[in-house]
Amino acid sequence: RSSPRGLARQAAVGLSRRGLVDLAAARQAWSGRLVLSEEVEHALSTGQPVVALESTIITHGMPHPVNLTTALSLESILRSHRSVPATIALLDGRVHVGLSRGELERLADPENPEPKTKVSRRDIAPVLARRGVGGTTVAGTMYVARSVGVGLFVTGGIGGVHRGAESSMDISADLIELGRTPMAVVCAGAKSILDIPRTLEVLETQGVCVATYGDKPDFPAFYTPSSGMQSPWTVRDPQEAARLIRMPNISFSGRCLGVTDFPDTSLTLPQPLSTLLAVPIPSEHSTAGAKVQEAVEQAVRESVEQGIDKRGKEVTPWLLKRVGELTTGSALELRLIRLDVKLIENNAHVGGRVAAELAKMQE
Ligand code: PSU
Ligand code: MN
Repeated sequence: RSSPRGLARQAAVGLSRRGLVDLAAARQAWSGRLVLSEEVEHALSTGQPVVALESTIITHGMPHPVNLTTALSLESILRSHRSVPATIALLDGRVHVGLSRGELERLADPENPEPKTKVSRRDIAPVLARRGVGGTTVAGTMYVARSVGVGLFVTGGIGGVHRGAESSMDISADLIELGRTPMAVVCAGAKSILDIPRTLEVLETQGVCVATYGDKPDFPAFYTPSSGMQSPWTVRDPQEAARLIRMPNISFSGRCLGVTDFPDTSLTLPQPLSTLLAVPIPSEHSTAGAKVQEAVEQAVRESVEQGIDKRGKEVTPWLLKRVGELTTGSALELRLIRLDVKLIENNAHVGGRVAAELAKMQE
């Protein structure tokens, strides 16, 4: 069946008889616009753990060359835990799951003249139609990962409710996607450029299971281990995290991590159910705390004064860049970049360990 209804049918991607992701069905659902790297294809067809990675962080979230070195380092950390990394992006009218080094460089290089679009759920179709280059956000990455049966995803900080959202209504599509697409997302909480109490409120409204990783219930705020808020749940170690993530999937017998909500299974738990695993900054990286917070407050103030807060998808990249500029030249600049990287790398280690536990449970 050639498939004009292709994109709409993705949610129906299922499993082959051997309990593995049906890649032929996934390809057909994307009407031939899906490209899997050899490594990812092999992993998906043999039931090896696959962990998704986003690419907005490469195209819009981090400066060059740290964006590239971090992308490579996250991949190698996941491999060191025997998971296969699947970095997701849009290139030349195709959805790529698993990127080559050259493709990562193409996304990361500021001298590459191709326009690079920040791709959330709503942007996937237009960027494919224009054959453009797109870095997928948490929402965009979750959607694509799910379409090939990947259920675990490592990132830095998720999007959330912006400060002043009570008038701007700027609430990241990441939060809504977590309510729609079943996925376990490992992150370091949300950056303090956001309104964290309201972010947690929306996650609750969306039915997302939020759990802090470690022995304290504090919900982390990226650079600091506590946002002053608590997560409703705490998991102590990778095994406990895996058990929590696995729970909504008990009716599923397949081997690919985290795949859920097939129409032919009799579900007993709410579906879709996403888990947001919030990993606090490791204690050995002392926080740049107060200084970062000053820069954040100033950046948020300026964004309101200059009307940037009403510029939709530009808001988050603008704030991230401005916090970077405000700390430029100070010792804090280096520390911040290094902290950013350390944090995400730490998330990748946790994600890799959780993936290994999930794989054991599915043997
Ligand atoms: N937060 C960060 N770094 C980032 C992002 C968020 O600390 O790079 C990126 C992620 O890709 C996230 C997106 O999914 O920004 C959210 O953008 P928005 O707020 O426009 O939904
Ligand atoms: Mn927004």
